[in-house]
Amino acid sequence: MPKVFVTRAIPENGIKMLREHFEVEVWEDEHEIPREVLLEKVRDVDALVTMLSERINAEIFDAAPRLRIVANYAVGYDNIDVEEATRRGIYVTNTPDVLTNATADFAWTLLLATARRLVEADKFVRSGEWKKRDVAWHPLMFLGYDVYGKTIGIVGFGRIGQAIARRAKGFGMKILYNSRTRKPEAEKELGAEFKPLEELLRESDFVVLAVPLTKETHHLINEERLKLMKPTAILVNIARGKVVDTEALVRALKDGWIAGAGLDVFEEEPYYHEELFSLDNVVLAPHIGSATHGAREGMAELVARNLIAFKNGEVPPTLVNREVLKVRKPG
Ligand code: 8YV
Repeated sequence: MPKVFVTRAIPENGIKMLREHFEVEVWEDEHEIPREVLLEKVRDVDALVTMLSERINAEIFDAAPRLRIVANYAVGYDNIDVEEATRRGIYVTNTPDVLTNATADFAWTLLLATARRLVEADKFVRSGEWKKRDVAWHPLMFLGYDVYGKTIGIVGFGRIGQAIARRAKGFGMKILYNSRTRKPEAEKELGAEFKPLEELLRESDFVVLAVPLTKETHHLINEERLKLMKPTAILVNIARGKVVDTEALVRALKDGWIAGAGLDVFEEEPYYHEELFSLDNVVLAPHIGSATHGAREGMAELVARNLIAFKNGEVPPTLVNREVLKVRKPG
C-alpha cells in the first residue's frame, strides 16, 4: 500500500477513509513537528497531508523522492511552493467550499465582537470589576459601533468573501467589494458594488480581508491605506496575517486612525508579541476561522477524497495545480 504521512491529527473520519487505501502515519503530538523530523518522515512517503505554517518546498521535495501528492488541510496554500511542486510533477490539493460558511460566520463573530466590545465587557463582568464599581448599569457603559445598515467593504470576493457578503445582506448593509476581477453574478445576487481599494477603504465602516496571501497581497493593508480608513472603522482579518503590516496596524489602533480590529491571523503564528495584547480595541483569536466540527470533518473528508482519487488514477477533485497534468498522470 502507498504510504501517507499526516503532519497533525485531523478528524478521525478522514483518517479512517485513508486507512482503507494507504498505510497511514499521523504525527499525534500536539506540538508542531520539528523540521528535521518532518524531513526524516517524508523519506519514504508517497503522499503528504500538511497544513498551516509547514513550509512545503524544494527542501521537502528533495528529502522525499517518492512524494507524488501533497494534500493541504486548508483552502489557502501559501505554505506550499506550488510552482516547484508542479515542475517536479507533484500534485497539490486544498479544501475549498467545505469551510466557506464556518469561516464567513467567524468573520462575523469577530466583526460583531469588536464592534460591540464583547471581550472587554466579558472581562469586566468576569473579573468582578462590575461589582467593585457598584454601578448596576450606566447609559455610557461599553458604547460600541452600530452595525445594522452600515457599509461593509470586503477585500477578496471569492467563495468566503461572498459568503460574508451574503450575511451582510441580513444586516441591511451597503456592500462594497474589491478583488482582482469583477464578479458580475455576485454583484447581481448580493447587490455588491465593485470599488477600487482606496475608495473601499475610505467609504467602509467595516473592512473585512478575505484575500489569499500572494506577492501582490503581502502588506496590502499598510500605513498609507490604514490612514484612508474612517477613524470609526473596524478592520477584520480572517485571511492571512501577512496581508496586514502589523506595525502599522498597532500604530493605527493606538493613535486612533481606526477604531478597532478583529484578528484571527497574524504575521507570525503563534502570535506572542505584546503590542496588541495591551490594546482594548482588538479581539484576537488563534487562527480558528474554520474550527467547527462540521467544517473540520468536511476538510478531513476532502483531503482523503483527493488522495484516494489520485491513487485510483483520477484527477483529484480539488487539484490546485492543473498544469501538473501535463507533467505526470495521476496515480
Ligand atoms: C486552516 C485556513 O484550518 O483553510 C485555510 O486556509 O487558514 C484554515 O482553515 C488552517 O490553515 C490549517 O491548515
